[in-house]
Amino acid sequence: MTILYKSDAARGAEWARLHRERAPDIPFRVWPDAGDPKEVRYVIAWTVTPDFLAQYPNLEVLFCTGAGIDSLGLGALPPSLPVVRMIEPGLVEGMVEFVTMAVLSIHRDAYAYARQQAAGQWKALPVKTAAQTRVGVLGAGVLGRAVLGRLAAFGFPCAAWSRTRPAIDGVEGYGGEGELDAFLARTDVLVCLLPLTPDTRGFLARRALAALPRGASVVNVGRGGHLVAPDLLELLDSGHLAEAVIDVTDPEPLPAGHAFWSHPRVHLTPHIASETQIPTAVDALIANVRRHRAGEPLPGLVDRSRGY
Ligand code: NDP
Ligand code: OXD
Repeated sequence: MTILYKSDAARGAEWARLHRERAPDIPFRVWPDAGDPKEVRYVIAWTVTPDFLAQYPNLEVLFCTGAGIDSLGLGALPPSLPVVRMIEPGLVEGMVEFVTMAVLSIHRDAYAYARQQAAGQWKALPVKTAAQTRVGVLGAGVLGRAVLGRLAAFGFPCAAWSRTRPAIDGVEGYGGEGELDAFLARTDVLVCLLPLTPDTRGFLARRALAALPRGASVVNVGRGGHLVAPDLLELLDSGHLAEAVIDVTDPEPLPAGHAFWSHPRVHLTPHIASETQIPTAVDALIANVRRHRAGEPLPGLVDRSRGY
């Protein structure tokens, strides 16, 4: 019974080293050194093709190295193959830090002051308290909830919107299409932490963005496919939106010459809001493989009908 890792080779070497230390009883190999294909029961990967998976006739579970599983191409995978996304504390903490940085930067006008500095302008803007900036998070899953917990502690009035209305202490919950407009209307900083599915692709388009109050800002840390770039740019240029913090784009890397590179109100990072942290992710994978061997439920199991 073997776990086969197929992703970045340098990271794979680190996964293998830690895995062998912590679970010497479970063989772990790094592709292309797969060993006997019949022994491969678990694959952990960021992307796969059906042809790649077909080489392993006894594959039992496909694990994703990341929290979002859209890169696996769910629709082309055997419907009966369980797919499990990454849930591990290092990845969560990275996202909490990044979104906190983005929200505080918007709230305390860090981007406006960077523009003023570039223009040689010394001009104080009103100093607001956290209570004056309402944060709304799209998606109240593992990452959304962790982010909300930290932001609420700063005193930001926080709300979350998801498919089903979330119940989170100290956070206003909104659920489904029927409660979307009310959620958007009360949101000064909108954070997207949705998974990319057929239902959420293109969600950050004019319809949603224009429903935010004038002067609102957007932080997209979900996926590039959530955002309709021309709609965002038009709303930034018209002054309806103030700032856009964009960590994910479609495609990645962002092509040279794309308007995001030079727009003064777009703040771009190359998909680094968070990253799976190998030391904690190794433990999460080992625990899930042991659960699977014991016939127990797997945290992070993707519901194939919902696509996340
Ligand atoms: P979860 O699966 O834990 O949470 C997903 C949330 O989105 C749930 O609250 C779910 O609602 C909600 N949701 C899904 N579909 C819809 C819909 N159609 N309408 C409304 N709400 C919906 O995911 P995670 O929190 O672990 O991760 C979220 C995403 O973050 C990942 O899929 C990935 O795209 C992104 N990510 C980005 C990273 C980066 O570096 N930029 C790093 C890691 C992740 P419900 O609760 O009702 O089921
Ligand atoms: C993830 C990511 O989904 O890094 O884990 O984007």
